[in-house]
Amino acid sequence: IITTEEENTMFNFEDYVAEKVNQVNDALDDAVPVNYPKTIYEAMKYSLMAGGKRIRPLLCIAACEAVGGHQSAAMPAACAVEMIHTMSLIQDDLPCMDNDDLRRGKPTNHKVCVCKHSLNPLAGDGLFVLAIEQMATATPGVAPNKVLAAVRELAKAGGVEGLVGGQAEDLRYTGSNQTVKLETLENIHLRKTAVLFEASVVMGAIFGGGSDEQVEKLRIFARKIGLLFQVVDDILDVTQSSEELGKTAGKDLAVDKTTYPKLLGLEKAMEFAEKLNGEATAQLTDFDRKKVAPLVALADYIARRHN
Ligand code: GRG
Repeated sequence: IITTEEENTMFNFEDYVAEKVNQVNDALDDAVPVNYPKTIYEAMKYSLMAGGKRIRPLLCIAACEAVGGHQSAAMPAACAVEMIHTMSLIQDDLPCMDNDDLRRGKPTNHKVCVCKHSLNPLAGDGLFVLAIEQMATATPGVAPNKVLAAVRELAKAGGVEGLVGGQAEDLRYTGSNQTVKLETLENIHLRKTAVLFEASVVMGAIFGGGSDEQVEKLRIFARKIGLLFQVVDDILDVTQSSEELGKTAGKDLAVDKTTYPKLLGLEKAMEFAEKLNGEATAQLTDFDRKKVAPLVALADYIARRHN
């Protein structure tokens, strides 16, 4: 009999991530050829292949495997979700939004792909539509109702109930003196982050052949770890800012953002993170322990990450 502890040590998370990230990167590279006109394909590829942790594709693949599917069934959806995510980052960085110079450690799309006609919104649009095409054409043998259900999940996550609505709400408060309530903060994080985590996991589970009950459990799991991702981000903002403060003599790096630690206090924010992690992994108890190990490890990584 193998104990849980032994089972956990048998699963090497670093190796798993390295292998899957390579496979996802290869699939993304293949999905975006460089055709005519080169400028737009190159602009799309620049941001898509600029690095990134690939958490959403990893979640999609791990959910597919958790219900007994093979990763090849989830790969088109894994690529599609990364395309939508990258597209949202390109838009988020634009001068009319956050006006950022760096993304994924490299100059942002609009800093690099500058030409007479601004290609940046088009690069995002290209990735967005390509994501839908991926879902619709690269899923041979999958029942049409499953493809439809998955496309619906992705569209919902990208739209006003997800990224678009979350960003709009976030922008409403940016630069204003209005106090952001806890409820509002949670709503923004759910829409901007958790809903795309949810779509990633749900699509993986659908393409892996999961039952309705499994899909719904995984949906709750993903929503919780999506929110957890943001709570941890906020905690890191505080803890890493105070480390920086020591080095940079008084420069507060997170001064104007409403965060969980600001609203709850650091200790309560940490407790909330632990609670979310516990509630998320509780959804996985009825799954095959070995098959679900990557999802458990991903949740743990999200809870304990340092960057
Ligand atoms: C999708 C139609 C459509 C529009 C997009 C601009 C916009 C609307 C939404 C912005 C959403 C946004 C920037 C959310 C932040 C999400 C987030 C947690 C980003 C960081 O994710 P990581 O850490 O990044 O996974 P990497 O680079 O590792 O992939």
